[in-house]
Amino acid sequence: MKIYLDGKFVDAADAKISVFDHGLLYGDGVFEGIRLYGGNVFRLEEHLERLEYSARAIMLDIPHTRQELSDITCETCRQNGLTDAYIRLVVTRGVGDLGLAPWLCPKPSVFVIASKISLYPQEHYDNGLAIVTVPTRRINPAALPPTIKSLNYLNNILGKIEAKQFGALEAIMLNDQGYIAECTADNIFIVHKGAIVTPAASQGALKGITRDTIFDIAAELNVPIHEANMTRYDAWCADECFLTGSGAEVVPVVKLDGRVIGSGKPGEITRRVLASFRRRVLIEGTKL
Ligand code: PXG
Repeated sequence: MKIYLDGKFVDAADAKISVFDHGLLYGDGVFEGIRLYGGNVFRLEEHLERLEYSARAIMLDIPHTRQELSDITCETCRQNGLTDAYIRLVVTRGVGDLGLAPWLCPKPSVFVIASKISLYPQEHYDNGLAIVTVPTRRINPAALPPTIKSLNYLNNILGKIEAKQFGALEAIMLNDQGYIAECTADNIFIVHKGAIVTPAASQGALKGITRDTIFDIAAELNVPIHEANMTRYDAWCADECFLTGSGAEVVPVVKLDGRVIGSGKPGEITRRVLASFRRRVLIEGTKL
């Protein structure tokens, strides 16, 4: 496997980052998780824009233009002979000393990993997931805006650990007000009385690229869609529920906190959304 690391393509065994890199020492950096489908990097421009915004928010200067990052990302896929892959694009603060001070880190590091993806098993798309709400709250946007896709994922990891303890693969995280924010690595949607509803990003969610795609799909399918404050009650009483993410794509949820959602099977609108999503991934984005 060839990894792009700071201007070179190196073997995975040689793709090493310093123990003084603040990405490691403090989670000081930003990243994107991107998918390649049939030689098409899905919504690459949108991912690069989000990466730039994340970097701007933490005052990290990415040492590349958007076009250069796009070329690097595509070239990493080509170097590995991949047509379908999961791409991890990371910008760290770089090497500094043992203090927090980011201004003592002169050179950010950029690396790109493109590898085979491990998807959720097909049965979850066919039968739907059972998820739970975990006690760990999504971090308050005034402490660390969840819209920044930073290398500091401990909040989500705590949620993921709790999900596993409750025997679930994914979990709902509430914000500090008790409203649904998102899942540990996915955005959440419900369908109620024919309309799709999702929490606003301001409720403590990442502005997912897949989430954005759902708004376009809803318009295409003529299904009303809106953002709203969402409680667990709203999700328990929903007709359908699904999660979205670059890794998960669109995955139906059929059980939440022990309650059956809707019919207990992936819903009609969820299935139409998933079908549309699978058509779009081959078209929207950047060809290698
Ligand atoms: N919320 C969070 C907290 C995320 O990390 C999403 C929502 C969905 O966003 P996109 O842009 O992907 O539609 C994410 C991103 C993994 C993995 O290995 C998944 C994500 C990030 C990193 C790794 O499953 N999801």
